[in-house]
Amino acid sequence: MPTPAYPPMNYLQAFGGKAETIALLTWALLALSIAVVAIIALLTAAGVAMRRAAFSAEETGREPVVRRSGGLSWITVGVALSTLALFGSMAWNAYTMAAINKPPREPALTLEVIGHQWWWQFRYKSDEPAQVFDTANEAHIPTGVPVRLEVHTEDVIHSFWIPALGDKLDLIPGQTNVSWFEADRPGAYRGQCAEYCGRQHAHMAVTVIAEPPEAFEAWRKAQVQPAQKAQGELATGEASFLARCGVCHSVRGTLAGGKLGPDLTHLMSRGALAANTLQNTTATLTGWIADPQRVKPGARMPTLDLQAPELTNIRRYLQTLK
Ligand code: HEC
Ligand SMILES: [Cu+2]
Repeated sequence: MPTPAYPPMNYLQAFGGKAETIALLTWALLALSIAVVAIIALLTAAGVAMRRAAFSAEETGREPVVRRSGGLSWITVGVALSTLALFGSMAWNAYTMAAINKPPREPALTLEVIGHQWWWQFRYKSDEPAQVFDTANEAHIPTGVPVRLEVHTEDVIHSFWIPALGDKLDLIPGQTNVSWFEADRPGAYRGQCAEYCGRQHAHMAVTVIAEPPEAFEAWRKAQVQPAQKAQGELATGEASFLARCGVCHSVRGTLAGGKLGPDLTHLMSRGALAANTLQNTTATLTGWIADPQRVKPGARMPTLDLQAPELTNIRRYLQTLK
């Protein structure tokens, strides 16, 4: 299988204010856990070694009947230390949760995140209906401003998680959860559905592309546009697409208005296909349309019985959707 288009996920490094607060706690808890394991391992080894030494000194080879005193103080000290460490991390947890609860500034953008088995729908909200648009699996955001997230699901429980930018946010049936995140630096940040949601859960990845506000605005303006009218021989591909695919997919500006699958109006502006399962190339796009069930068995897109010329026409048409 071809490699995904975007870099792997990294949850020990933060690229935004919210994630930095969380990453600090992650590192602290990691260090604490390593220290606990190391200290316990050392004490166990020391205890064994001391007993061995005592045995060989007595040269009896038998179990000593009398226990040496002083053992209880170790337990007292141990319990005291663990209690301190646990309460300390509890306090730090509470502090972190309070610190990330609200964005430091008014969010500049509201992004609706809708979970589907097994892909992500993004709706860019606006007070002006003409500025609202949908995309899938790749969300662009401007750097340096908080983004408000409103998440819900069309089917089962999913969890939206971009570790470089923020915490996990569950998508619960019948409920909308609200949160926020922010990116300080431009980049492509990978995320993953973090709640097992069925057969293709592992292929439910997501990419957030953070870019400077001007670049984001240019992207947004292009995304709002409907698709160009297909000309000449591309019209055959468009007609086949409408007949075969339009029940599930939308291409704004055409009669294709399906809602079961990703909006394809600007498919070619995306680097990956099928929730970051494939790089978006001519070969992978053709392969996906020909047989999605081979790539992502169980996916909600059926393998259609397309003949070669029709498949090529549809693929050519899709590649005009820039
Ligand atoms: C029964 C509904 C259905 C039909 C019919 C259908 N699709 Fe899909 N399609 C989906 C779903 C659902 C997905 C998301 C699959 C996933 O990633 O798990 C999808 C994904 C895709 C993607 C990947 C989009 C992206 O951004 O990741 C492309 C491209 C695509 N379909 C093209 C087509 C074409 C071309 C046809 C017609 C030949 C077609 N589909 C017919 C439901 C459908
Ligand atoms: Cu999921």
